[in-house]
Amino acid sequence: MSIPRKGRFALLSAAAVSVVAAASIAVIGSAEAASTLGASAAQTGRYFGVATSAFKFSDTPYMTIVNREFNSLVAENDMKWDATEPQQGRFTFTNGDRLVSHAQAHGMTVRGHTLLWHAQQPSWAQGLSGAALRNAAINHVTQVATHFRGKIHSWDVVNEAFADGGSGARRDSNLQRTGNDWIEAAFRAARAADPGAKLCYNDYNTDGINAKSTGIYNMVRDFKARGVPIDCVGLQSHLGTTLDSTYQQNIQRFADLGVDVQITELDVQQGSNQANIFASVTRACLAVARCTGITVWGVRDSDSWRTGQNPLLFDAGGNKKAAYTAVLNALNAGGPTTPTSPTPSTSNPPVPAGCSARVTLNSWTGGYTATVRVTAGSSPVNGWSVGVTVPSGGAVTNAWNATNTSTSGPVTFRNVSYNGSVAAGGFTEFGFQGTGTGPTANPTCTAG
Ligand code: 9MR
Repeated sequence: MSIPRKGRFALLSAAAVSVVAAASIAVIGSAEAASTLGASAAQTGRYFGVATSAFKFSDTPYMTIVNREFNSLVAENDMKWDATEPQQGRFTFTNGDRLVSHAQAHGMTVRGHTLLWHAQQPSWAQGLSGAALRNAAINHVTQVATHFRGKIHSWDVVNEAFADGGSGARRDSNLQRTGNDWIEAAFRAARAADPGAKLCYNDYNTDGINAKSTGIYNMVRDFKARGVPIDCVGLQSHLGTTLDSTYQQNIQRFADLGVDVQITELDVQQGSNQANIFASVTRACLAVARCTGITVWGVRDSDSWRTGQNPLLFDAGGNKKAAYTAVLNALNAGGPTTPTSPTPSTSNPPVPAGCSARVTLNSWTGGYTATVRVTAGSSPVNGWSVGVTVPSGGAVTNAWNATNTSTSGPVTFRNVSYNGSVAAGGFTEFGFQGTGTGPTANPTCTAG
């Protein structure tokens, strides 16, 4: 794929960032500087992730950096179609599972990459067309999203489906030739298979307001208008030696459509601007409340797919580069918190015992998914129940990481065997899917 070289580098002004920050309710300042990327991003409710591969898990210097710096992982290749369904109907999840287990053991979230893409298809799929390909593709989405159900923070449901250049149109591919509705069919199948995952459309050369990003913008706007389930847009951000001056504006316009934005595959060609561009991208994400996380596409320069361009945050010896320090400083400078992050408190009010619950909704026409965070108070919680009022006309259709006996009106969700114990001040999350409009009143939480 090509790396964009057009566009004018523009350092985002601190003034622009502070105007956005001032308009937000919850702002984190720079008072508590964190010393790793993940911890620093977490201060504003964001993640900072990295692309990795199971075959590198035995590389100790590499894993030392992964485990120290990042709080989100994505499979650089291990969850792609060719890797997970090498023969039609025969699925192999070994490497993907290893990645998920590692992430879970280290308290990291996982991005899923990617359910459908014109590239890296297994040869059997490359040979299909029409209804046979459509059915195989949707089955792939369903099987893979079902296998990883409940373990993926965000899925790149469809990757790189738009053409480069000025058309703003879809890219020609075997998938596109099955009909223009293949993308929405994939998103619907993914939602049904894993209602708790955020569903993203992901692409490159979308690093500013241009014909390609506008084509995607129009698709997302159409999906939102028609109730196609989409929650996020991934801006890959494989960057050259300049940064488009509309980079932040582009993030903002997607956020204004009601989707999250994630920087999904960040790397920047080495050159005198490298550290500045990394920092500007970080600041742009932090300036938009719905820009919820950043992932870099590899650990050390020597791990990168861009051989010879040294586009990452660590050199081949695992040393932090100037770009690393620039990103960390930008993260520590703070910005508005993401909508789903806990509101930071400026003082230290006494924390009550018991538990509290907060609900976050992903709504579409006729339905929604709800993510509920159960937070323990000043004492550990052993068992919890959360009361939710489902608006009349709607009903809960399924739940994960909790059980419920009724489905409409007042509904009580109880912990399952593995998530009843929550440490003092800690939290756990469960979710449910429903028809109609989601609950608007605050949920109640009862410990014990
Ligand atoms: O980094 C990935 C590389 O190891 C693979 O050989 C390549 C195969 O196409 O895919 C690379 O990752 C791509 C990602 O999946 C989608 N966006 C572009 C990335 C870089 O090519």
